[in-house]
Amino acid sequence: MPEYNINTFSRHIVAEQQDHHPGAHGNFSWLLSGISLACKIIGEEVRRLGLSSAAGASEGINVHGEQQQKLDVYSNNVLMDCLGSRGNVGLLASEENEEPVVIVEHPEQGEYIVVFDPLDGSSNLDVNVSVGTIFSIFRREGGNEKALASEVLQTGRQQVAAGYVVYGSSTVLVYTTGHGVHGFTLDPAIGTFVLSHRDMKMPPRGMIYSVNEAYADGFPPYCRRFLHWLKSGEDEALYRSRYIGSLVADFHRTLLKGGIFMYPPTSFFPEGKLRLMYEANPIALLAEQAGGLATNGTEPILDLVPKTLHQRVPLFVGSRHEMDKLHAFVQRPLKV
Ligand code: AFP
Repeated sequence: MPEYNINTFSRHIVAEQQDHHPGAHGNFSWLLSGISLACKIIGEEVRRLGLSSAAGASEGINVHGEQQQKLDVYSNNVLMDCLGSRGNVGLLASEENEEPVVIVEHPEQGEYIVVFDPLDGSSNLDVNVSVGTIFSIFRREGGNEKALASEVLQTGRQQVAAGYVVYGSSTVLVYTTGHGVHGFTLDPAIGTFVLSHRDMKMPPRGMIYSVNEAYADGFPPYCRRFLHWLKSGEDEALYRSRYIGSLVADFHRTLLKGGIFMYPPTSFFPEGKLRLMYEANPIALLAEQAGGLATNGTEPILDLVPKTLHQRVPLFVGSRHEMDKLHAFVQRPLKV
């Protein structure tokens, strides 16, 4: 009989649980399988977009005043349903909802919090550009006097898992539980995520920078100087520029090829555009786990204490070499 060895996402998370939490009852694995199910459903709808009635803008405007796509609403509903029915999720917080949704009040039953951006980059959908789902998981702190909704406001270091799914030329799920970063490609023939990228490491140095240069005149001076250095050819570096405008896709490339992705403060978005809780934090945990770094220019993203669910933050993430170079252009020393 031919040798057969298929390492699926479910098998991998159960093995990780046995290795690192031998006493666990499988609740966490059950939660992650809810994310994988939701992302398969969303990915299928993304793939059929031009043919289905889910194409185009919805009538709604989200909490940030942005035009929602019908698929944003659909993806949010799918994640809410798949995660809300697991029985162990206490709170769900999404880019698309103003406040966290309380699913199970009691922290001992609803022991997890999931924060997510259901469909990041959705303004690119009509031109067939890769989009993604980003998620971040915390444990409930419970037993304190805080309002339920504010339990979500934990630092990135407190994440128990984080990841994303990129709906691109293939559908790829990348995640970490703090024991390395692993990538799984959806095999459409069997409908299962199969391990394709074990223990991913970001190259210590890359040859690509990624930023929306149209805003460069409104960047802080240290960013403009750094951008100038990237283009100068000094240090034997001949950088190329790539910018998709879809964070998951831009980060996925940075993870695989190294270099740097930046969304600095701009004159229009003085705090940066990206969201700390469901964009920067999960990306930062993955980057650190893969040997890279993510900061807001001066502090590691994972150390920032969130004040609100939807707060924005400048994001610089990438290989150690480019991140060190960037920080050398920042006036204030980095507090690491
Ligand atoms: P949309 O989800 O509205 O398409 O926004 C995508 C995003 O939040 C992030 O994925 C991109 O990195 C960033 O915005 C792109 O922003 P700019 O269009 O300002 O470059």
